[in-house]
Amino acid sequence: MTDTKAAAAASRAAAPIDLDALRAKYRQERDRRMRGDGIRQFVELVGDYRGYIEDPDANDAEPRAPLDDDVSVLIVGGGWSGMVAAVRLMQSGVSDLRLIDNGRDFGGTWYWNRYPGVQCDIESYIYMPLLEETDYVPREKYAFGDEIRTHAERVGRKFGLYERTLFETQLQALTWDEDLSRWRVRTNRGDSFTTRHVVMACGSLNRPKLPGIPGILDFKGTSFHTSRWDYEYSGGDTTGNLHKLADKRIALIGTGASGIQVAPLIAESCEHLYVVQRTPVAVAPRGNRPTDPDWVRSLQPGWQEERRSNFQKLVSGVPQPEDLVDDAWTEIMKILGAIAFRVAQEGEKTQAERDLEMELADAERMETLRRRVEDQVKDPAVAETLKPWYRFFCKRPTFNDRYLPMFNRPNVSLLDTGGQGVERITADGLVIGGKEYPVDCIIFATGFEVGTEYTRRAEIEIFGRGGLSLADHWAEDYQTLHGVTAHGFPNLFFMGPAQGPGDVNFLYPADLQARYVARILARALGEGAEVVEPTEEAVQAYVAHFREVALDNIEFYRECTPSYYNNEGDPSKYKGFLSQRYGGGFAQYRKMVLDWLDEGMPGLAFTTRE
Ligand code: N01
Repeated sequence: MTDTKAAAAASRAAAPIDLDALRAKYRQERDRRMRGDGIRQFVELVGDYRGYIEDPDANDAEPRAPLDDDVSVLIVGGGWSGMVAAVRLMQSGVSDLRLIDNGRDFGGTWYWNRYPGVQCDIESYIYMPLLEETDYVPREKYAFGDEIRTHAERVGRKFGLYERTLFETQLQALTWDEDLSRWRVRTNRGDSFTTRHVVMACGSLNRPKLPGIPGILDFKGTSFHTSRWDYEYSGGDTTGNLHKLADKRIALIGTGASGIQVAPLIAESCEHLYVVQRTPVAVAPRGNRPTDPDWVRSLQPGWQEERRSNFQKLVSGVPQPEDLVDDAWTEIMKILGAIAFRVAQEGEKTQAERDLEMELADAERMETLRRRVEDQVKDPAVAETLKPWYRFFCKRPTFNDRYLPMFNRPNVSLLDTGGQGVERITADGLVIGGKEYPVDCIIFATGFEVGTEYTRRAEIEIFGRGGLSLADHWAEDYQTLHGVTAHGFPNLFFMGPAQGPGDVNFLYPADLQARYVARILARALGEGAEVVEPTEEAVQAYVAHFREVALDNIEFYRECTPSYYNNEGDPSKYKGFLSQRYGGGFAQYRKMVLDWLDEGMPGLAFTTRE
C-alpha cells in the first residue's frame, strides 16, 4: 500500500461510527427488499422444473433386482450425517444396516455441489469427519469439494459402507407396520423391504430452489442450478478451465456462498459474465494455505476432537487458552461471542448495554468488510454497489479472496437489481430494470429450500402409528425428543432437521447425534427391544424446554435484510433456519443428552413383544 493509501485507510478506520445513521441505512436497505410472499417467492422443483434437480451425471441407473428382504437399520442419506451415523452404529456393534441415497456415490452435499470452485468454508481439519480413523489429513486448511468427496469415498471403503448402500435409489415412502413392528420401505426402484429402525439423514440444505421469476421456462438457452453443474456444457472441471464457455455470455443469479465461489472461475473462461445481484453479500478474507507437514507430524491421538471442541467453544463465546483454528470465524466470534458470554456469566451489564456493545462490534466488523470492497474493486461506483448493508449475522458470512477482484475484469458486469431481483426471463435472456440482457446460459446460485415441510425437502411420505402422517404431525411445529425421536413414529431417528444442536461446523453436532442414536440402537438390539419410542410426555417436556431456552432473536432478525436465516424477512419463533437450533447452545445440549443417556434414557420406552 502507498503512504497516501495507507493514510486514507487509517483515517477511514478511525472514523467514529454513527449508529443512528447506520441503523437508518440498514433499515432502508431491508425495506427495499421486503416482499409479501416470503419463502413462497421460490419455485419448488417439480413438474416442468424437474430438470433443475436431476443429476447431470446420471446415466441410466444400473439395473438391479428389487429388494424384498429385511434389515435391522436403514439409513436414509449417504452424505456425511448418514455416513457418520453408519460408522458410529457399526462401532457400537450394529452392523446389519443399509444406506440408501439417490446419488451415484457418497458425499451428499459434496456429491451434488460439484460446481467449479466449490469449497468448504469451515476449516478442513475440523469439518471433514473421521480423519484420525482413516489416517488422513487434508491437503489445505480449506478443502475443495473434490477432496471432501474423495474422503467420503475413502470412509465408504474403509468402513465397508459401499456393500451396504443402495445408490441411485430414491426412498418414496415409509409406513409403520404395527403387526410387524417394522417400517415398510418403498423406493423408486421397486424395492419393498422392511426394516426395524430408520435413521433419517437427509441433510438440511438438500433441496435446490429457484426464484419464481416469470418466464424461467421460456428461456431457450442452457440453464441449471449450481448444485447440478453441467460440465457437458461448460467443459473443464471443479478446478476451472471451463473451455466450452469461451464464446458464451453467462448470467449468474445469486451472490450467496455458492455464487461467490463459482463466479471467478466462470469469469476466467467465458466471453462475458453478468453477475446478477439482489443483495450484496459480506465477503471476508479466506486465507487458504497448504497443510504444514511439520504440524501433521506433531499431531497426537485425539487431536481432531480437541480441535473441533476448541473451535466449537470459541464460536460460542467461551474463552479458551488457545485458538487452534484461528480463522475468520473464531476472530469475529471471539469478539461478539465473548461479549455475550461474559455478560451472561457475570451479569455485570444490562441487556441494553450488552446489545449496544454487540452492535458496535458488529458495525466495526461490517465497516471493515465494506472497506475491503473499496480496496479490492477499482471502479468506485461498482465498489459502492457491492457493499453489504446489514448486520453481520443477518446472512450467512462468506469468505473469498477472488470474488471482489473479479469485478476488475473487463468481461465481468455487475447487474444490480436494487434489491428487487430479476424482473423477467425471456427466450433470449433476462430483464432487469426494464432492460433485456441477452445471454447464452443462466446459472442459478439461488440456494436451497429452508422453512418448507421436512417431508417435502426429503421428498418422501412417512406414516407412523395409525397412519399418522409426519407432514401433518409437524405441520405447526416440530415435536421431538432432543430433535431425534418423535412420539407416534417408533424406531425412527432424525439427524436434524430441527430442535437439535446447531454449530457453525455442522458436522460436529451431527457426530454427537450419531453417537446418541448408536447408544440407543445398541441398547435396543442388545435387549431385543422391538420398539423404541419417546412418550408423549417426554416430547412435550422437551419441546417446552426447547422453547424456554430458545434464543430471543426475533427482534434482531426482524431488522435484517431477508434471507433464509430469517425466513425471508418473516421471522417467527418457529420458522427460519436458526430458530430451529437448540437455544441453550451446543455445550448445554451435549451435557443434557449425555446425562440423559447415562441415566438410562428416561422417557424413551423400549418395548419387547411377548
Ligand atoms: O444460497 P443462498 P447459496 N433474483 O440462499 C439470490 C451453504 N454453502 O447456495 O440475498 C436475484 O445463500 C439471493 O439474493 P438475496 C451455506 O450454508 C456452504 O449461496 O436473497 N437473486 C442470494 O444472493 C450457504 O448459506 C458453502 O437478496 C436472487 C442467492 O440467490 C448455503 O449453502 C458453500 C433471487 C442465494 O443465496 C446456501 O448458499 C456454498 C432473485 N429473484 C454454500 N432470489 C461452504 O463453503 C434469490 N436470489 C460450506
